[in-house]
Amino acid sequence: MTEPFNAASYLTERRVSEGDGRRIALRHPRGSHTYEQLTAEVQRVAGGLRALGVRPEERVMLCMTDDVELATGILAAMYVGAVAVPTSTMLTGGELAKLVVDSRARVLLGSREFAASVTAAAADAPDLGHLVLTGDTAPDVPGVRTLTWDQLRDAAPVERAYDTWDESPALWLYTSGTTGTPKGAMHRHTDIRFVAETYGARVLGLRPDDVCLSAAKLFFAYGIGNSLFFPLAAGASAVLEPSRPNPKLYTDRIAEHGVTLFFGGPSFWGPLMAADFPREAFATVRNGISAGEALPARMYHGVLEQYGFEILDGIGSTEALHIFISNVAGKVVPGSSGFPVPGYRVELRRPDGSVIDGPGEPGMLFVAGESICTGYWCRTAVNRAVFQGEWMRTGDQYVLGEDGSYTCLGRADDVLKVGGIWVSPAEVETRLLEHPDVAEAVVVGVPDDDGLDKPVAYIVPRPGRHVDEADVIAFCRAGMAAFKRPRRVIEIDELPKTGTGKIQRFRLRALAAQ
Ligand code: 3SK
Repeated sequence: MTEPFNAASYLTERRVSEGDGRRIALRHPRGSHTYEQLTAEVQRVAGGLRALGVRPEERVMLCMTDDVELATGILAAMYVGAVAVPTSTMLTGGELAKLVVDSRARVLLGSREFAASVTAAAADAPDLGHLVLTGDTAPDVPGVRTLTWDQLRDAAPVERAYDTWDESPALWLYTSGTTGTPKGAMHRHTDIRFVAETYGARVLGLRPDDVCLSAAKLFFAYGIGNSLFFPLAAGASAVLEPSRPNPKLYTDRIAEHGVTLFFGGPSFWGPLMAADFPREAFATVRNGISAGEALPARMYHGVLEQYGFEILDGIGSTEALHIFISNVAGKVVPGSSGFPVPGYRVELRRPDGSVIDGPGEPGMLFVAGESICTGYWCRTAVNRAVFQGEWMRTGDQYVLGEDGSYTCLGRADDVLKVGGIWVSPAEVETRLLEHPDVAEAVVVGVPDDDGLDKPVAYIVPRPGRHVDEADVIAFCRAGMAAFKRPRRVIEIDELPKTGTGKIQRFRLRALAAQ
C-alpha cells in the first residue's frame, strides 16, 4: 500500500513546521540558509522547473559543484515530483552526453565551472529541452532553450510539494559497471527517509547540533547522504564546499563551522595523516566516517592517535543508497567494515548459492533492506542478475569474524574502486585501444602500500611500435574523466591467456605487484 510522501518536503518544510525554521540548514561560501530560507529557495527553484514544463517523473539532471544551487536543484526536482539525477562533475562532455541521452533528461542544470562539458552534452541530447547554467550568461546550444540560474528562480514559487507517494521515483544515481556503460540506479522517496532513519539516526545518532562536512561530493550516493539527507532529516546543518577536497581547506572549514561529523574515504585520510595538522584543529569532531574502499587499520589507529577522533568505516553502495554495514562508535573493529546497520540483513553465500552460517568462511555478500533501488533504468539483464527478490548481490567477497564483524576480501569481478569511485577496466581498455600505438590492452587493479587499488595498464604495442607511458596516460586523460586513467603503463610482448583465449588477469595483477 503506497502512502503520500515527498522526501524534499520531509527534508525542508517539515523542519519548519516542527519549529526548526530558524536553525541553520546549509553553510556555504556565500553565507548560510536557515530551514525557512532553504524551504523558500527550494520552492522558488521548483517554480522555475515547473515553468519550464517539467512534469512529475521526468528527469532533471544536475552537473554542479557542491553549493546551494545543487542542493536546492535536487530538492526542487523532487518537490515537483520529478526525478533528480545528480551526475559526476568529473565527466567529459561526451561521457555526460551518454547519461543525458540514457536518462532522457528534459532539463540539465549546470554550474558555470562546467560550462564546456554541459554545453557539449546538451548539444548531443535529442530529448533535452532546457539547459540552465549558474553565472551571468546562458550559452547558445542549437535546439535547446538556455537560461541562467537567476532566470530559473525568477518564476512564481511552487508552495506545495507534489503529491508523490513513498514509492514514487525521486533520485537516480549513475554507477559504472563491468560493461563500462554507467547504469542509473533508481531510488524512491521512501529510500531517502529510510537511510536517514537507519544509518543516519541509529548508527551516527545525528542530532540538531551536529555539523556535517563531507569530502565525498553530493553527486555520489555517499556524499548526498552525508551532506543533504542525514543533516536535514535531523534538523542539523551541512557545510557545502564547492572546491575539490583538500586536507588544509577542509581542516580550515572544521574550525570555521565547528564540524562534528567529518566524512571521507581512505584516499582522503591518508593525505590528512601525512599533513600533520595540530590536534586542536579537530577538537569539535566527534567522529570521522569512512566509505568507498576498506579503511586500512593503520589509518584508523593513525587518525585516532594523531587527531583524537575515531573513524567509523562502513560499506554501502549506490544501489543501497548508503551504508548498510558499519562500525559503531566505541565498538570499532579496525580493518573491518563493522556490523549490519539496523534495518538491513546481510548474508554470505557460496558459489552454489547456499548460505554460509558461521564465521571464517568467505562468501559473496548479499544485502536486503528498504533502501535498495528498484533496479537500473532500462537494464533488464543486469537487473535479473543483481536484484534477486528482496536480496541484492553486491559483488564483494566478505568474511564474518567471531565477533560478528564483517571484513572485506575484495571484489568478485574485475571492476575497480579507485579513490572510492568505480572504474570499469573495460571502459579504460576501450579508450586505450583507440591509441595509434596500442594493439591490445588490459587494465587491472594493483594494491598500493595501503592495499588500495590503483589501475595499471598492460599494453601490447602494434608491430614496430612502442608505448610511451606519459603519452598514453595523457591520451586517457584527454578522452575520459581523469580519475579513470591508468597510474602505470607497462609494455608487454604477449598477454597471458587461457587455452580458450581468456585473459588471465590474476597473472597480470601478480606481475605488477612484484
Ligand atoms: O562505497 C561505499 O561504501 C558507499 C557508501 C555509501 C554510499 C555509497 C557508496 C558507494
